[in-house]
Amino acid sequence: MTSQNSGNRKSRLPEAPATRPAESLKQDILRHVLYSLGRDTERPDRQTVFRALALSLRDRLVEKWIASQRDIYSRSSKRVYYLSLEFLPGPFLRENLIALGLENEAREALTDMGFGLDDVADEEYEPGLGNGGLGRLASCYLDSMATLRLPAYGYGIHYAYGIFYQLIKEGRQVERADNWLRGGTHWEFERSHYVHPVRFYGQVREWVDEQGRLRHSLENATTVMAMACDMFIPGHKNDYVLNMRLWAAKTSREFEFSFFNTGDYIGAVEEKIRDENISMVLYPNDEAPEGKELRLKQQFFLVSATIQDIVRRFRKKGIAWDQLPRKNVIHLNETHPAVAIPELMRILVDEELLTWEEAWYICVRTFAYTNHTVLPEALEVWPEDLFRRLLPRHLQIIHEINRRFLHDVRRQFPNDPNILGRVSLVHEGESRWVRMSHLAIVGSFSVNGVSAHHSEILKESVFHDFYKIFPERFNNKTNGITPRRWLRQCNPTLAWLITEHIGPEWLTDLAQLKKLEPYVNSEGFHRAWMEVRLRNKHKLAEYIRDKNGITVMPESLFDVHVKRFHEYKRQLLNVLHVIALYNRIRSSPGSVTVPRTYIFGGKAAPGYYMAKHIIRLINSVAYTINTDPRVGDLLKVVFLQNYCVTLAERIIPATDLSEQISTAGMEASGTGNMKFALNGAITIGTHDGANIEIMEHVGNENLFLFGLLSHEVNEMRSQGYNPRLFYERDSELREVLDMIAGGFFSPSEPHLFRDVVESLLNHGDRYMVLADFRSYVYRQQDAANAFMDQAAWARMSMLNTSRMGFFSSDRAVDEYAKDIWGVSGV
Ligand code: 475
Repeated sequence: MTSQNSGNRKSRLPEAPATRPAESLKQDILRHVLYSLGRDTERPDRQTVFRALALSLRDRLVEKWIASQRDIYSRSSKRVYYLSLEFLPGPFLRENLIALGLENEAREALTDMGFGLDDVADEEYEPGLGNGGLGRLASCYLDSMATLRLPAYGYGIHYAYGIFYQLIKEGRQVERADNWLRGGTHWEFERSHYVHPVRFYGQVREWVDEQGRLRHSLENATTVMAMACDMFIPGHKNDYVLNMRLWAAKTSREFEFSFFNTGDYIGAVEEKIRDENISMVLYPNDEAPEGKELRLKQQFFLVSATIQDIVRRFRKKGIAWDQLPRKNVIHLNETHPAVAIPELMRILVDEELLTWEEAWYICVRTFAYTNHTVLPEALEVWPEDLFRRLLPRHLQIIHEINRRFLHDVRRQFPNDPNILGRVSLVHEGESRWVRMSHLAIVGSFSVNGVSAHHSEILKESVFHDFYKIFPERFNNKTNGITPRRWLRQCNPTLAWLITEHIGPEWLTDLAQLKKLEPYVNSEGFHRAWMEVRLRNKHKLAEYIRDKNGITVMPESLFDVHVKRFHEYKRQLLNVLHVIALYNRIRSSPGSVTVPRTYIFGGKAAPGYYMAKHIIRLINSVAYTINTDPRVGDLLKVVFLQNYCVTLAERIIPATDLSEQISTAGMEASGTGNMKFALNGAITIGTHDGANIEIMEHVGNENLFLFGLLSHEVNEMRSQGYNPRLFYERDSELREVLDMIAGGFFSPSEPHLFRDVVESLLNHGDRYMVLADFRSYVYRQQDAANAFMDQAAWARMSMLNTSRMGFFSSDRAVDEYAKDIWGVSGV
């Protein structure tokens, strides 16, 4: 509607501050258009207006941030440091407007200038500084920490390139670099004079000082500077603002004139580039860490800069080191920042000259660790040689931690000598590996899983030995999601309908959604609820038409499977069922009565062959089905490219059926499952992760659970699971697999998808797809039948939303604050 250059003619140069908030916001926008962006205020384009609005909000955020920091400082509060290699904040504009209570004012100011808020918000390009669940959880938690007014700081890396941009070309995933900084940064402050040196490589020198103490120092180290970039995270309408401090690597060579004096100017610049590589790119592997040197460098880079920041703030207090744990807690989001443990030890022992015992006492009371996955390939280990080369002193410290730890374990379990090898921080086989999870557990006072089910698995199997050694450390914190972004912001009409009936308190007290329950029997509320949902589906249908050129029926059942592609998440199981439905439509027209729109989305790690192949299979199946005239409107399959926070916000409010179908025991929690249910989608899912708790809250009759339980998965495996039996016994399944293997969906390359079928039939079907197929098909039939009764479906939908209060990240973060961190709001 608004053209690129449709600035209102009435726009003038900045004038004196006005009193009305909308007017003063408009003046700020114009001022930034001119003075920060150097553009003509007569004709700013939409992108310029977006950036000027962002800068105007940053002004307001930084004022509140300064005030919040003063509060924390003056109360001398205990601080929480949340360390994460990943944050996935999503677009900021609407979030910040809502938090600051300026949505209407912004709308008015922009209208006045000839722009629509929705169009301007669409100009934002989100920072993709994370892969998926783990990074998004970190961002939900920062939002809640701000809303709960906790004295907290997020610390991460300012990657120049975030998670790749995914294109689908001829059915295949193609990766493009995500240059999110291209348009400049408008939300952050780059603190170019605020840098910490980070030192690695080099050799450890041992020497004895005048007091006769044995000392260690690093010689010939390489130094890279870490520069702080701050982004602001406001609490919900509470004038409180936290910061997420992201470190960008800068060369230290600018300060080393000797390089230039040797005349090797280009050589010096090459070194600069090598140094700044550290924060160049996010590793795109989800749940399968890449054992590359650069990745370990990134981890240490984050840790070293952050610990220096923490220590600097602590020193200002002028109190004794043993007070550190009383004043600070450092939370490790997965093991990725676990090298913080030996780094703090190094500072305390080597620099502050504490005894080992004193230092260790402080460390173990300062760190807390969250585990997010039990997949064996995701448990992080580093070759000892690499560690020694990059971080020689840290490896020595890890060895000393291990020596003392194993000594204690030997005394505690004198009759179990094998336990030592199992719990050692260093795996000793043909090659030696540093086990980061063991380091994190031994060095932390708290170890938590992310759903009740997952936390039990940690205690019973993955970390069972450690549970015997440190039972008091293990606890559960079921994940949560922020209702501000995942309901209020992404689904404003549903949010409005809810507020109209129960008031706005649910925004910061999600349990209030319970008050919706009396309305589930009100016909008017039913109608309004379903109207909102249908309108959301219309909008998504339009998006699908624009992006994919596919026409889908908004009245059809929107069956959605969006998340990272991984075999354990079983997008393959879903597509097998899609093909089975397709076959039913072809063989007995009339047998399928509920029209469905299948929506898939998600990225595969660029090096993960099978995941990428499954993406390709889905696109081929989509093409076959969407172009088969016999199918008509009964079945449509859509793959939306580049799934990200922005896209999730479009899809989730328009979903009827939410696919959460991981092999039982493999999805630690899931958080997408919560976002869908909160927005009134019904879950079809396995007994896994937080699905189990969602079932306990919304009621068994309001979702569709199916499949093996995790102990059944284990039993079946240990008894020798034979996927072929399922293939032979189930003719519908057989037909589906034969079609894929026979090239039905790839006629020009008949063998294209043979590997997929092979992985199921001949390579053990590690994720039990075939074992769960039949019960999935039955449950899908139940879902279709339920959808036919729209009144009953509406009821289920409303009950899902109204019973999701527990899954707020405010609840989760409050539990962390009380049970682990020992902090309260300022
Ligand atoms: C779980 N990422 C979800 C979510 O708790 C859970 C691991 C190693 C290297 C790189 N990335 C990872 C994860 O482990 C991860 O994202 N885990 C996810 O954490 C939040 O809801 O079930 O799979």
